[in-house]
Amino acid sequence: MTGRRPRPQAPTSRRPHPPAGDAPSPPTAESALQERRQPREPVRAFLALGSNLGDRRAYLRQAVGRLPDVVGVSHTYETDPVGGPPGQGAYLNCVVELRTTRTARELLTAAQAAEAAAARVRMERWGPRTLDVDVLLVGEETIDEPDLVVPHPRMWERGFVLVPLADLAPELVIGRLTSELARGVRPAGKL
Ligand code: A4P
Ligand code: MG
Repeated sequence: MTGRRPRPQAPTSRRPHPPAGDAPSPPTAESALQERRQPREPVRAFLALGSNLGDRRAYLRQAVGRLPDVVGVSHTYETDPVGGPPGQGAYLNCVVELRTTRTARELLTAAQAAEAAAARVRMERWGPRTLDVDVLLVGEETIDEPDLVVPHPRMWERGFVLVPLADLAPELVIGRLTSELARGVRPAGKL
């Protein structure tokens, strides 16, 4: 047979990138949406947990079970309350590490859901609470909005955050965790 064979067809699916020389198409609503659906690379994130009311260890355990993407949990530490009204009980604090594609805002939502599940009632700032969950760090993300600041603005001044954080990421606290900050942060075993 000498008949001509049909030439292979070019694939008809849309190519993600135009070949060099093609004018780039302007972004459309569809492409913007597509961009937002792109999977994010997972990052290391850290959340601080504290409880000074009721069965503190049970509240921390329950919260760790509810939080997403947890890959590590520090030891727990008993700590004297910093700020707030006099006469509050000691806190039990720990830090959890996440490997996550969630944003800081998504993690704040998860943190607040865990607080709500612990029947936390907000009465006064720094007052006693069954559970407080703070978003410390989310990869390299920085955010400064009225209801969310990351990295957490007070974390570097707090022994009850830095000592448990050092269990999981000692490189992050080098030069920041002084013996003065660590004073009064008492090891209280595994969660
Ligand atoms: N908010 C802003 N940024 C963040 C963030 N990165 N993570 C907003 C979590 N929340 C963030 O918090 C008040 C508001 O902060 C929220 O509405 C949220 O949108 P809250 O939990 O309702 O109140 P709070 O915890 O009493 O106030 P605040 O300012 O968050 O206090 P901290 O810094 O959380 O400190 N002492 C010991 N020993 N151990 C403790 O765990 N914790 C506190 C609370 C004080 N003293 C303590 C401990
Ligand atoms: Mg808080």
